[in-house]
Amino acid sequence: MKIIHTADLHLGQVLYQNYDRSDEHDHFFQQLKEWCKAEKPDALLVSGDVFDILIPSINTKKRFNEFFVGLQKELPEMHVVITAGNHDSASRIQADHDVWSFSNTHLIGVAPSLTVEDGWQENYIIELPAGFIIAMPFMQGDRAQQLQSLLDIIAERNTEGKPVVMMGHLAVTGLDPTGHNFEVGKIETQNADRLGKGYDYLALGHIHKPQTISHPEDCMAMDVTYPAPVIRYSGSALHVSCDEQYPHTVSLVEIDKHGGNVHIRQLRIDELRHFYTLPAMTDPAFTSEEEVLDGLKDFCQAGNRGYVRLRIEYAADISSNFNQQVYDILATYGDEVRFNPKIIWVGQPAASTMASAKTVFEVSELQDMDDPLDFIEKTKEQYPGLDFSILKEMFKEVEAEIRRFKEEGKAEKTGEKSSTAEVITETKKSDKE
Ligand SMILES: [Mn+2]
Repeated sequence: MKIIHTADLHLGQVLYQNYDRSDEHDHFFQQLKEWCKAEKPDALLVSGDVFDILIPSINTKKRFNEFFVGLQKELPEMHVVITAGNHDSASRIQADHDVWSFSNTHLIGVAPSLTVEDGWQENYIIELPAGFIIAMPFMQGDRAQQLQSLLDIIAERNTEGKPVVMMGHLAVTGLDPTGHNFEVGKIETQNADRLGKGYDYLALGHIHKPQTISHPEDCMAMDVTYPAPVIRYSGSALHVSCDEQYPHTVSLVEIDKHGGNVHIRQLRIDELRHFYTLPAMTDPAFTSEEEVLDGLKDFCQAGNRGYVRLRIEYAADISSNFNQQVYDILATYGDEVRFNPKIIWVGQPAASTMASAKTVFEVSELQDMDDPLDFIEKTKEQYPGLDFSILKEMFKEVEAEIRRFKEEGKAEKTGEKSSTAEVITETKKSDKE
């Protein structure tokens, strides 16, 4: 059985509220299509986080449709299995399941409920001539029993000893989180022994660094064979942050038989834009605004293109229109040098500036503040370089996300979509309680 395993496409991602990445995704899609045509796998697996947000734009949805429809037209025999990740709307992905079932494309969004009915397993088992696939989307909490029951059903059917592949979107114990915002120990991971027994290859998504669990030394090995079972993250399609200092790949996996050998080759993804930190982490940080702006100009003039994050000494005197100055410089280079406004401040603030900058509040004053932005506004001198308008936009986005999550939850409970208007009223009511 031969599969191509990828995950975390994050289609529709807009970085730093500013930069649409659809051309980068198209560039990835072109490569993915070529690999599928060349390798002719039995299945292409996308293990969650297909989209970056719950309700992707029409343009994003259109590109998704065009790509996967095109792929099926060219390779009608190949099965494509797409599961929902935590970034996706489970019910929206699931809603498209029936339409795509006219092709060999399987969209699985909703995880099995905890009160399951007889025969629920059939929604997650895909039987191919070459082997079995369990298409498990993102799910909350421990589902050891459910996973094992799926694997048990396959064990019974698998009289010919065909390979068994299970998909998942989760954080497994022992993973390397480099490039993510969390530290090990601070995220909830699931132990591999809670994911059931009986699969040969567990095709995971959620973590952006390609890696095979319990083989950290082989993380960058381009061609390697292990005895089954193997647990692997294919890694994301594109870099999602400046901290991802590793190549991105898709995994081409061949399994000879159930309980046999798993042969993994990594296919290196060529990315349209790269991520830079300026100055590089090994060099001293910028010490003044002038130095930053000059450094940035040099960077652009040297022909570099991509996303740029800056490192500046905390003590540097940065004017309030700093970001605008940066954008003005970058405007000269079209859209091709892209600014990450999250600056890395190097060094500690001097004790004296800390004391003078600290704003003192009465308790009653704090109690009156019901908007976190009020608090930040009143203390913003403490955050040099802070762009208040960007922050405001980010808060708005978080608020919208929370609202969508509530809407999703409600839709899933009642089995129908509720209007946004209803949800807003509900949120307001609960605020008062
Ligand atoms: Mn994820």
